[in-house]
Amino acid sequence: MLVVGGFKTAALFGGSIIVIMVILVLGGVGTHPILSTSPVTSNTRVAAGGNGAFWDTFSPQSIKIKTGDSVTWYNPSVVAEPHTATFVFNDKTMTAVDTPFVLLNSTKFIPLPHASNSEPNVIPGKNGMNTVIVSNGRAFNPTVIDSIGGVKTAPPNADFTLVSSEQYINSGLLVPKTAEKAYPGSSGTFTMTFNKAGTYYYLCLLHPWMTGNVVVN
Ligand SMILES: [Cu+2]
Repeated sequence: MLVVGGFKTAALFGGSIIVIMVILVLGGVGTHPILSTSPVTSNTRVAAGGNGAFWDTFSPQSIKIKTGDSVTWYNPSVVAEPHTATFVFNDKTMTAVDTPFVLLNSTKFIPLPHASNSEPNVIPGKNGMNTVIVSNGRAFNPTVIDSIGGVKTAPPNADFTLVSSEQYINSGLLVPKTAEKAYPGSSGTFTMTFNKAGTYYYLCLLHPWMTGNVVVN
């Protein structure tokens, strides 16, 4: 079941961003933060990325909730680095940000804006077909693959309830509100409701070393 939730503004994080920036300036930028591995139980919001040394971390990295609770991911980054919160329950559904597709070699690509310094990454092929590397909608958009391989996508700011035996659940690109125009189709938040006890691991598809987990009991 996919339900599109209301967008929750990222503006309320402005205050904490300033506090974090002050801490980073005082503490020195560049050292990687040491994250607690004990689950945090005091909130149900997870920052996907942050500022300075926290740019590629989920915080809290581990969160403990009760069955039926929801967790919301958001991106408080001032540098507008996008992230995803992606649950790969079946290894075969692991995917990449950019992926190859084949298409007729007569296909023309027109950049937007027309004069921009960009062109598609096209690799000439045989039999009238070329290969083109494009950004992957299964990584960029809220997407669910159910137990029998059915694929559902949702509009930005998706609100998803974990039913059971899903193979893949992805938030799509999470960006701060200030960066939504730069990333068309991106989300400010992603919310997931957990109705079954267990430990659920997830990662960011753009920075696969960026991981977190939700402990539901
Ligand atoms: Cu990331």
